[in-house]
Amino acid sequence: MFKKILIANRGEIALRIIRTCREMGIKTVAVYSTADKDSLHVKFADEAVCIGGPKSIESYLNIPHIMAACEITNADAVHPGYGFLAENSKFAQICADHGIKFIGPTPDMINSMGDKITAKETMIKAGVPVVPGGDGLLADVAASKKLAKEIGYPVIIKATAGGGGKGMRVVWNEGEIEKAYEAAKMEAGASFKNDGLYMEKFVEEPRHIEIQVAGDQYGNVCHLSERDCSIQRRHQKLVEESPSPFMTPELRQRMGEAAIKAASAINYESVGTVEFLVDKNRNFYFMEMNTRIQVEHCVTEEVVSYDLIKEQIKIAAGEKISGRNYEPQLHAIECRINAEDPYNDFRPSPGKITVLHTPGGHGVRVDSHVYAGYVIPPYYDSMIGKLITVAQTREEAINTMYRALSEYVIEGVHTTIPFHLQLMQNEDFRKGNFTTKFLESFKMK
Ligand code: MV4
Repeated sequence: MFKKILIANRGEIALRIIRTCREMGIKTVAVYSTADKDSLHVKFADEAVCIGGPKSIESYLNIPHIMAACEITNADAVHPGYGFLAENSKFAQICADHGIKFIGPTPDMINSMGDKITAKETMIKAGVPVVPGGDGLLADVAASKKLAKEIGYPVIIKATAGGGGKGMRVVWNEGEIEKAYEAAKMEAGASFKNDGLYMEKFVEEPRHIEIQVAGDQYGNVCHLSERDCSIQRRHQKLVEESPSPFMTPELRQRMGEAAIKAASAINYESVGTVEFLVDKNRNFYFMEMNTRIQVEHCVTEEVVSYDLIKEQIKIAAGEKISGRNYEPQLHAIECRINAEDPYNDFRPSPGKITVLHTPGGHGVRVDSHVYAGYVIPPYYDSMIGKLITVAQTREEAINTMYRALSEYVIEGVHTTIPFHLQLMQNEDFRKGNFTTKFLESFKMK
């Protein structure tokens, strides 16, 4: 087992990783930017190293500084968390080259899922359902028009280097193709330095349902059931839950098998997530695979009683997984608490938290790095915590969530708490009646 893990991240996930390391008897090293010197991850780690200025590029994305921090603290592994360098294959390779274990998949595995056309080809070969579409890159506008006619409108143009919605355009008829193609190409080039595009049938009003998987170094792969992440706004998830209210035992069986096929196709090692679009007829299609621990991993932990960070560390250290699959035994919901103003188009609201009271009680988990007096820096994402509730049924989990949200007091900044309070009372949400389009028509009272 590792003796000392350096956590190349900040915020709640850095704290989450430190907590598990403590329980496993592993020493921790925090790295931090000058803007984060008063952060809890710095206080709770065994050692801390400042790696640069406030901007991510100067610190949390600064590979030479992070490698220097590994060297001076003698860390034998790096946990990248999510975001920042978590899916950077060059960083994973540099760690390997320096004899430091990157707690995640190999650079090859990251690359094979990072390019979406390559990932889709791999899935087709593995027998995982994908959205019907063209094979390979779109050559030009004319070729795009021809392909769209074959597929049938509406179609969607996506960036092969994309993910998370950037460089993506829905096209409803031939008249819109040229503009959509040019816009997607520009956006992809600017965002990813790769303007390659591909096309597929547009699945209308889908649900976003993802399957958590784990694979070890010996070829064993299992799944840990699904999370429903359909409650999103501009590709930012706000609420996740497990099980999905749309799930059936038969669909879970089929999606679980498909996710295992997907991970096995690249000999996946570590924990990861296979994202699917699910249409109203319960047809499901591979969308992307995330080769990292995700923000919403907690809902899975609560319903299958499994510490995903602990397993991720054990897998990286060469331990075997049990190989069995995990079914949800309870219902868990997570609300992302962001420093944003839901009455003002979710505008970021950095600043000082003057008053803080955190909810507790039966079935309540709070993963957060903030405290009274903490100043939320403007440089990073606006998530200041995750409120997770767990109960026997979905209705009870929602009721506990409403109760916990009502107890949560955060003053000094705007937060998404009022949004979540209204959502928990929404009739369609309570019925499990929602798709990825749900928040487009949701209005704050
Ligand atoms: C789609 C789609 C419909 N049809 N692909 C959004 C982010 C990127 N990962 C892929 N996305 C989508 N791909 C086809 N063929 C709809 C979306 C989509 C979406 C997916 C999941 C959750 C929220 C979404 C919001 C808008 C669009």
